Amino acid sequence: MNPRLQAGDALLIIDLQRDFLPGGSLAVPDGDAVVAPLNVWISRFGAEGLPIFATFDWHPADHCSFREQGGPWPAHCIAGTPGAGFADGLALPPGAIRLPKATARDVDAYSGFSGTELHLHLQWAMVRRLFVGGLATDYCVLRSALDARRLGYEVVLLRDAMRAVDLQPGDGERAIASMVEAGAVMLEDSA
Ligand code: VGL
Ligand code: ZN
Repeated sequence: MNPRLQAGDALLIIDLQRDFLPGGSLAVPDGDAVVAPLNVWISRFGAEGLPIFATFDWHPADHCSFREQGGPWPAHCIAGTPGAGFADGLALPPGAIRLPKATARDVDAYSGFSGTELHLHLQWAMVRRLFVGGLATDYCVLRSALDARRLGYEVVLLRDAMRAVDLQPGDGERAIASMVEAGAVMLEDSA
């Protein structure tokens, strides 16, 4: 499947931030491997004049998801720190819409739709189909794709442009299976 891009398509890049890459505080194994395929999609969407959205985790220093607060994760993506910045090498154009999420201390938000205006932006842009990649397959990509399906968007999973935390072996594969179960379509190869 290599679907021709058309009006109504948008690229949705989830949380491609330094802290989620190897060397970062919540490194997703092989997470940096998604930068190259995402850059291919960025240039395709740019060439067609189609919109690009990028969510990012933007936590206060005492966020409830951090272990110090009793949460499950090491501190990561603290607002304003280098680790919260987009991955070096990600060719995000100036016109890409950037959406912070999980900015409040007491609420975590895996989905890019949770507490953001993503759905509004997509409606304004008359988006019907989302091409989704980023990090991590088993958390924020999963939750974003499921919300997108629930809100009525078609979802194309960019399989080679996402990686999983895999706290339990197989989490990533199970996440893919539940997104497909929810009606997402898989695109294996970005080349
Ligand atoms: C994420 C864990 C904690 C993600 C964010 O982007 O998938 N995972 N915060
Ligand atoms: Zn987070």
